[in-house]
Amino acid sequence: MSELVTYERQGEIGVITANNPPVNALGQGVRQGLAEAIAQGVADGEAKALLIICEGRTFFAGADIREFGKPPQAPGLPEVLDAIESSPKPIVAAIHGTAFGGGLEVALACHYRCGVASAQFGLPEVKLGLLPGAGGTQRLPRLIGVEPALGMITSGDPIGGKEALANGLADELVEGDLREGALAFARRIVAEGKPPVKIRDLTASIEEAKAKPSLFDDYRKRIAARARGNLSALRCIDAVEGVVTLPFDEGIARERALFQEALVSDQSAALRYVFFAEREVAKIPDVPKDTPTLDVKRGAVLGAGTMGGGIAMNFANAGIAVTLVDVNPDVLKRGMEIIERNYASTVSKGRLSQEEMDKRMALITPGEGLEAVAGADLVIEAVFEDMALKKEIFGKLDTLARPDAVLATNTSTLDVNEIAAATSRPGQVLGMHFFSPANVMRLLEIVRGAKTEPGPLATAMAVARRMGKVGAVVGVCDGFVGNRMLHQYTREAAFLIEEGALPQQVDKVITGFGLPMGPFAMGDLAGLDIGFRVRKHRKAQGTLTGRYAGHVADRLCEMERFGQKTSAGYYRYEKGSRAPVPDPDVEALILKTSEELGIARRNISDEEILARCLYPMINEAAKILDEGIALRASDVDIIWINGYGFPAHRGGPMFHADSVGVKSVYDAVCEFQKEHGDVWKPANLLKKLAEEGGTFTGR
Ligand code: 3H9
Repeated sequence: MSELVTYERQGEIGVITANNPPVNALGQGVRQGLAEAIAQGVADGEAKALLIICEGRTFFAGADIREFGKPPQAPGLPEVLDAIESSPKPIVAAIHGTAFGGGLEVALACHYRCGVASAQFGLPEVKLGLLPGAGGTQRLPRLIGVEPALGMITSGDPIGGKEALANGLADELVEGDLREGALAFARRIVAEGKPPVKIRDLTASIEEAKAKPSLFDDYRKRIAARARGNLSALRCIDAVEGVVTLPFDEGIARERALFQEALVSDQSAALRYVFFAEREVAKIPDVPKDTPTLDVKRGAVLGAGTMGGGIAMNFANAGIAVTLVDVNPDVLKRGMEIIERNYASTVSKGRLSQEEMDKRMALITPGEGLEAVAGADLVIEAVFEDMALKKEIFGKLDTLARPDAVLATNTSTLDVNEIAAATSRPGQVLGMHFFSPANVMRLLEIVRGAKTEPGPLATAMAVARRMGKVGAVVGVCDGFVGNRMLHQYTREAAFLIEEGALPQQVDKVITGFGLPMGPFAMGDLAGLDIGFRVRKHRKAQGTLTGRYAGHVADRLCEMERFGQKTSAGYYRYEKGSRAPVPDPDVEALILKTSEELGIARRNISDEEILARCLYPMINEAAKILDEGIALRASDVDIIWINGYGFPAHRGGPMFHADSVGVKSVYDAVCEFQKEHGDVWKPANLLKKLAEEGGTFTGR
């Protein structure tokens, strides 16, 4: 028998134990081992019931994703599950950790399920562009009801043990040792003479769903509205619908066909790539996994503005005590009030309990004056973007903070090395660049200065993980990775409207591609006044070079159209609404601007708009990779997916470049360079890959 799965008998129960670290993925060896162990258990005359349990940190966490895209190897999971379900002896699944995907499908093929309360039950295939492909779409609805199953399958989000017990997914929760508890449960089944319950035979929830004929179409409409072109949730609905319209075996066949269709889709390839890229981003080649980190028990945040408050909430959400520091008592008081209001709003939406809110508020202490940083292991500065001010603060932090504390700046534009040089411990200084709103956005760029040491870097990565963020290590440069690329994108968008497009056309192309909003709606949301101030400052300094991208934006700002906050920017906004409405006044202003600039407006195709917006970002990212500012192309993708809403089902900008073909991107960039000058100069890496027929992501 495979070493990954063992069979032994304990009294009258045959125990099948899988052990395939780290997450007991159901690779070929495990499937083979399971099939053999089931056969052995069924044949074992002394065994009256069988138990399936896993060693290590979790029950099977799903199919082995690394096998997808390779030739299938027998036995397939559906065959193994058939053997489980058709066993004449009751089979019990004993669940801990994450029974996900194919793992939950194993449990659903069993006749009974027990588990610990901390176990999580989920079908996350949709997040990989797939659908449950081993009976999950047919068995889960039959067991817990069609609507609750649709919710789990289309969201991919897991439920906990208590909820699983309440909705019938789990038959019993075990306290204490799982193996002992599960054995006792199995013995009881034998003693009570309970039969093997096959979920395929349950019909009550099918009848219930038949009484609601519009159920599936309603669900489709709801999902389509937020899918942004991602087809996987819709495929999931198609499969689940089979529960109501088809007999079990035909429903399974339909699920299988849809699964195969999804498996070979570009979207699933992209989402599976993103899954591994998200794990890769946590690995820093010269900072080994076992690098000692500081155990951060207390944080301090300097600056109680919107950003500082959001960062303090991140600490509290992670259960870490934090001092929110501001030298201005009024700002501090307001900052604390805003945090309280934010939490209260989450409570009122039912997404947080009052008790949890109280716990989190109790973790946040206001502190006046920099001295309040004294007890902190990690200090994050989030004050106004002014180098002189930041240097002054870091100079003081150097004397006030504990000698071993990590000192971070949340700057989005300033040189982290210069800030670090204001201290006597530049090795402990780094950037932690949160994205707004800081308590919501998952991305955290962790800026490694020239002298940042491995320990503080690993500490910042560990804190990011505790905060539920995706930490990506980046190097020091203007705008780091995300905003440096963003700048290219917004610049070209500005040129496009001078040359012939309108904001609504550009935005529609970008949202059609799958981003949540286009560059102009995004500008209105962020506020146009910020860029206006920066441009004025740069003009005064004489640091603006090349073709000027602020003609239209400046005029809007001169009219005090700063975006959503003034109900007018590139669009106008009805009172109380955030929906952008195209504005004829803006159109007239744009036409006038083109005329004044001597630009003959022309029809610009959607295709050109997409290329002009995405390719300069890809080209800039290639420069970023050339310079070693980002470690890997996949890190760039993770940054754009988590910080800017780049559609994950397109894999990120670099994966997208590979999908289009690096050579095609390069050729287009060269053409644009001829037309628009050296802002389009191709990066060395882009040129090299195009010439070699290579890819950014190693596909
Ligand atoms: C499926 O089941 C299809 C079926 O319906 C139909 C079949 C016919 N495969 O995340 P971590 C690796 S689709 C291969 O850092 P955590 C992961 O890459 C599948 N590898 O740990 C990492 O490797 P490395 C449905 C996997 O504790 C290591 O394990 N299931 C798989 O933060 C540790 O992972 C899912 O989608 C896998 N399935 O989180 C579940 N899973 O160390 C996907 C993990 O080299 N997995 N690895 O970087 C997860 O959600 C999380 O990994 C889990 C653990 C919650 C389990």
